[in-house]
Amino acid sequence: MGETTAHVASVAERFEELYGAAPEGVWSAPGRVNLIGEHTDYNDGFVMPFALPHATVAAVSRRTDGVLRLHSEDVEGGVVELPLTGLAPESDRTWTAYPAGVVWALREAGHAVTGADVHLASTVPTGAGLSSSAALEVVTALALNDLFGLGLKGWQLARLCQRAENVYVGAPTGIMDQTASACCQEGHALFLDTRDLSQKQIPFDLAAEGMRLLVVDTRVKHSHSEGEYGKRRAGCEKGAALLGVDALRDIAYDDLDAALARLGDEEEVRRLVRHVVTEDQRVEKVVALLESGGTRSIGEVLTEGHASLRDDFRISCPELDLVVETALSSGALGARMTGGGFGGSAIVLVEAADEETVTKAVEEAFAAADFTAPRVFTAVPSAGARRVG
Ligand code: GAF
Repeated sequence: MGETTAHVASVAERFEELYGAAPEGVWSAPGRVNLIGEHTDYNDGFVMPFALPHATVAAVSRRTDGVLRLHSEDVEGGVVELPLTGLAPESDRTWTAYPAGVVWALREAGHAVTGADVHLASTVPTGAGLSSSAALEVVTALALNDLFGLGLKGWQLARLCQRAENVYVGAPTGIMDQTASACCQEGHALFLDTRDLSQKQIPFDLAAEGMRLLVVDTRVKHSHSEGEYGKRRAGCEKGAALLGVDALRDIAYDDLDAALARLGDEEEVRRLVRHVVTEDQRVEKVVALLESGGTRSIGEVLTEGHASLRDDFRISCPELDLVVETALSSGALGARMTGGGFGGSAIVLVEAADEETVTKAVEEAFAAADFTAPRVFTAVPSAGARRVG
């Protein structure tokens, strides 16, 4: 989980075994869960993620010979060696596309990155909707930013990492995950306006208020490079074009009914628009509740968000719906799917005293439905990307 001194030392030792000298440094970047604000980021809207203790740790040294060497503890195979001049968008369909894409994006933006040796080890579950890809990108970007003295801020690194993912990897994702990994702070959720990347850190300490946020990884793997995410994004862009706005963020909640009426027989676009506009409103509600001591009441808003993702955006799946239904019927304050959808994880807000009952109920419901056993853990808002060694 969070990187202990022993873990950092073992990643550095492994680097030395692989590359024959100690690394110049060790960096860490977390995965995230999104509390509320789903599929709003590519509509210039609001999101509210927080960082997990699960992180990707990278031991890195500079090279000056135009070569990038990559190794991951979590993937079978040896060191992968890539000449920087050969890095090209969509040329790589393996895990190395994420760190290599970051190097490509930095160089394309004019930064003098002359090569590196990188060894990675991650505790972020992959395909679980917890941003393992963003953690991999951001840890690489931060290490190179420090080593090459590029002086880029967290949000600038996030933008470059998003470019790596959109152009180099070829996944049409928004900016939330990279910004969460780069900019979140321990004990806080990040209220982010994805239009201008302005941020507000909102104190979020559920334990102090006698609550917990459970993450339930359904073990249904998802991938954003596959078509459905891109289709939703294209549908939202079509909606904005039909309504004559730059992005769906520009439709005010109070004008939603009028906007929907103007969409005529575009039923699918109408559903997408309704989700995005109401979801932006839900983020603002959650911020207001958290800032006014109404934390317990965010549960209802999370549950409304799930219904909107299930019925309007249509990106849930039977496993995610089962988590939400079971959690609510066994006493949870609220629950919803989190992340891109089509599998991955759900979050469940519970009173601390109900944590075990709800967890057990979800596990039993999965067993009864013959679904793979879920992985359940308590999410604690943790630190964003930083140097750890
Ligand atoms: C994925 C994407 F990477 C994010 O940009 C965001 O769109 C999210 O799905 C849905 O809110 O995690």
